[in-house]
Amino acid sequence: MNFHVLTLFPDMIRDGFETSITGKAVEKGLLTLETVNIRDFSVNKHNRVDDYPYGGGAGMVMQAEPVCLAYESVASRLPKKPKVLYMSPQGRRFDQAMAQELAEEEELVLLCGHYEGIDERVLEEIVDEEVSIGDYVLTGGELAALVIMDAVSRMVGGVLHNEESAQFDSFHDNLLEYPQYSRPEVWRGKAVPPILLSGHHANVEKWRREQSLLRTRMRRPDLLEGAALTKQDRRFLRELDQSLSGKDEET
Ligand code: 4FV
Repeated sequence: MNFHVLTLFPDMIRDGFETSITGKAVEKGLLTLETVNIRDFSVNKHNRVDDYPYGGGAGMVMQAEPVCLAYESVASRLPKKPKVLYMSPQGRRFDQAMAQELAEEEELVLLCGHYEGIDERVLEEIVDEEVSIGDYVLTGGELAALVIMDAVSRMVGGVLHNEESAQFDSFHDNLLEYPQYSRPEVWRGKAVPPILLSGHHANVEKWRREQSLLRTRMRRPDLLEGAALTKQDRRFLRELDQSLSGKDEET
């Protein structure tokens, strides 16, 4: 997976991405990161890349030409047109399924805006998809790009030491992950659930599945709609709901 980030703050992207797990994956050649400074493509003597919005209003808008030139400096070196994502609150909501979808791409261009946004004409020209990481407004698209790159990178083979762990993440098959514990067995008087010390793999797996179902039911019941539930899962959830409604009647 080759990431190409068009940004006014290349260091922010590099410092964030070239650390920890994604940094090691870059060292191993599993991922590559190219940052392109949009300001290098400024077309005026003041080195500016933004201007006042037509029609008035607060703030500044990033101009089309420097953004387009920055994009073309990348696309002209690639064998085929890369998928281009623009980080925007107006975009498709990013989630685990989208991370898995994007991980199939060989090349990914992420366009980071600043100020009030980018001239619509260049977005129409080069952007395949606007992507939002949430319903709030950031000062720039760089943090959104880092979130997306991180979640996508985890889906690329070899990036995670234990391939299996990506399969048991929260949101995998639409269920939240079970609780995790590590040494010591008792911490400040709180013991690890005994089932996890039993060495009985099947029972541990059953307990973990039930914990995922319980957490999802209590914290994100909306996810259950899209979950692939077995007969045992449905039986567990029915019994859970009965016990919960029984508790409601007592209160
Ligand atoms: C954002 C989000 C976001 C809006 C104006 C960058 C900022 C500035 N990106 N999910 N929420 N972007 O707030 O992706 O250009």
